[in-house]
Amino acid sequence: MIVLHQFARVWDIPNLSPFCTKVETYLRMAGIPYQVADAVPPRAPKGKLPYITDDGQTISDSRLIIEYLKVRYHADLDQGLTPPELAESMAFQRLIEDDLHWAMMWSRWSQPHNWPANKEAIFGKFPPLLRDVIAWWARRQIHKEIWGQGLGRNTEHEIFHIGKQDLTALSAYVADKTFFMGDRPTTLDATAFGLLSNILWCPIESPLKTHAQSLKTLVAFCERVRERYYKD
Ligand SMILES: N[C@@H](CCC(=O)N[C@@H](CS)C(=O)NCC(=O)O)C(=O)O
Repeated sequence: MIVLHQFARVWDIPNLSPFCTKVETYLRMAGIPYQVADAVPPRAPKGKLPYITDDGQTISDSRLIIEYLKVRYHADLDQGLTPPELAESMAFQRLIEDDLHWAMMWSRWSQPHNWPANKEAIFGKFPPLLRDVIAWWARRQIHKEIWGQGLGRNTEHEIFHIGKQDLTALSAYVADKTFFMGDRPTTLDATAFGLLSNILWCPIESPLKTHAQSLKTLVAFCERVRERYYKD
């Protein structure tokens, strides 16, 4: 059976990692049985979560994991999308993961009022002194990543302005459809739910969260996915 290696659950959401939530949601949407195992990034094959183990194989990176599931389990949720629809879906996934995700990371790792909750959620299980050292080091690394990606070179106001533009675009695209691409779930829905659940339902207060809460189509979308796939 597939084992999904991901962060331990906290905050009453599927996972504090949008990428772990994405894979778990895809598994649920596709009806593929799996087990979860708590993991930490330093022990992951590529130093990031999630990864899966299945049938003697290890696959890392949510995009490659989903490709594997499509082939190995004949579970292609994107089957039936036309080439232009596939292109739109891909573009929105990149918007979510390569842009909006970094604005969300800023809210968690850089905003001083959110740092204690983030630190506790990720490092709370470590002994106090070790926790402070590891958290300090990880925070420094993440700051470097946000800077390297480029978003971190903007002011905080600009970062959230850009993130809010992404949210508005997602909201306009899902509109009153059941799922992003129509009546049935696709990879884009798993990807969007992964990040939106992390913006809407965590104890991290930011202009991103306030804006997402004001976009009723996005809120309704997330509630719909939770209702259908996360009754437990
Ligand atoms: N492209 C990867 C991104 C995964 C990723 O960024 N995971 C984060 C958690 S959200 C992580 O493990 N970060 C740990 C680190 O950077 O040390 C995917 O799609 O799986």
